[in-house]
Amino acid sequence: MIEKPRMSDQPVAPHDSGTPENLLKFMVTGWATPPGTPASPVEGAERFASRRAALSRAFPAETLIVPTGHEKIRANDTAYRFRPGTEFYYLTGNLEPDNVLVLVPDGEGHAATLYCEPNPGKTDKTFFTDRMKGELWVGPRLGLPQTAQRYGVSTKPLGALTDDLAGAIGKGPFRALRGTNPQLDAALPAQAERDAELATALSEMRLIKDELEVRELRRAIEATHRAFNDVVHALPAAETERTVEGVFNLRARVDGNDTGYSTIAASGPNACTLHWTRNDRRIGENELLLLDAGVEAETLYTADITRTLPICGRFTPEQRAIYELVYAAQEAALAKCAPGNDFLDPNRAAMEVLARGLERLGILGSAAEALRDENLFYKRYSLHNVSHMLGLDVHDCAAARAETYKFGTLAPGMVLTVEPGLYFQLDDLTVPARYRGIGVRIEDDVLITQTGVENLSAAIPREPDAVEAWVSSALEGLPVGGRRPSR
Ligand SMILES: [Mn+2]
Repeated sequence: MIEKPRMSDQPVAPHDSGTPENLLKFMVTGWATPPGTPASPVEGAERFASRRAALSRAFPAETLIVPTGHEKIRANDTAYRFRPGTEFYYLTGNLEPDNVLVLVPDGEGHAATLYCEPNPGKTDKTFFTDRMKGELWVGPRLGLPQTAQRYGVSTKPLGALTDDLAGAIGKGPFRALRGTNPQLDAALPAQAERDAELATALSEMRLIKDELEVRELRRAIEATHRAFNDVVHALPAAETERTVEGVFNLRARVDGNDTGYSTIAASGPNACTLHWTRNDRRIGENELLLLDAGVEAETLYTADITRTLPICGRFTPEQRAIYELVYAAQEAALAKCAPGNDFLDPNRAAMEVLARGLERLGILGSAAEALRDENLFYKRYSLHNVSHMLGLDVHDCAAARAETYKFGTLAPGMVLTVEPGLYFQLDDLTVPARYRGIGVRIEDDVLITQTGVENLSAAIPREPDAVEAWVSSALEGLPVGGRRPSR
């Protein structure tokens, strides 16, 4: 009789063979001792520390819990690429999944601890058997000692978190950042209002960007400029929106971490769908391409830029009329971007220009009537306000209170978008037929300065003639009227 081999109890994928005990024994031996190189401190370590100190001062004598979240399953046993929680990153600079930052009251302030997965190296069989976390499957983790060296915060194994939190919460009040770590959310007692106040504080801390953050935003915007150039040069041969998305996203991965949000590559009437990300339409001649996309830097700061490009290098008269109107609205909004102005002042200025233009084009009967608070009829065609904060999140500082954000005042160090648009749906009977299906948005990222505003994305062509010249430059050498000679 043949003896069955002794198999380990390690989980095995349906498409893989099991692991005999003898193989496991073999796998955990015969590896060189890791060099134990100390990790270099993360760039800006002192800023991350000062942000933790500011949070500590805001919530004295309370335990504060900020997780980064876990990888999310895309299908079966494959995960989406991990993107750290914004607030966790802002306080630590740490990009690894699973970690939890805990600030425990300690005399005057707080003691910070990062709970993270230990790196057992090749001494523990999981390096070979754990498909989701094992070093041979997904690469090594930093581990406890090196995490402490790199981020300047003491570390403990993630396995100790539950007991430690039970102890800390038993002793006094706590607040947790919710919504990024479902297991932790389930384990902590509900206290919606107190936790929302922590999220609000973390959003409002980020309203004003420091010079390191502004530098990273500039980098993201420069990379986005290169990505837009790539798209413009790919346009003559681009048959569908999918090519535009692919070309942009390639640059995002090469020059940055990723895109900051799903690329909107909307040709023709798809431009009238604000968040068109299916990007599956065939691009037609003489159409517009609305590209709303941003490169996210390695430090997670993202650009958010929109350009609306005439595919053939020239706007039709109708397209140009709408483009010029949106451009004028953006100019009016930019002129209102200054410290001391209301956050909503640029929006008011842009909407007034749009409403008067819509009246001129015969689309609105009366701009004055349309602009009245109880009407807002222009919104049928402009759909959204012109600004949001920009930073680590594309729609940054989302938990800030209305009085500090929407109804707040612009201040030096704020970075926001200025992005008016007009969208005429194909089936909108209130619009002259010749304008239906046209959608235009122009979006720039601006920094409020001590004296006014700096358009951080000013180098990307925006003025209508400059946009035509930009797109035409990629068509040079191609036969007149035939932008896709290979078709
Ligand atoms: Mn935007």
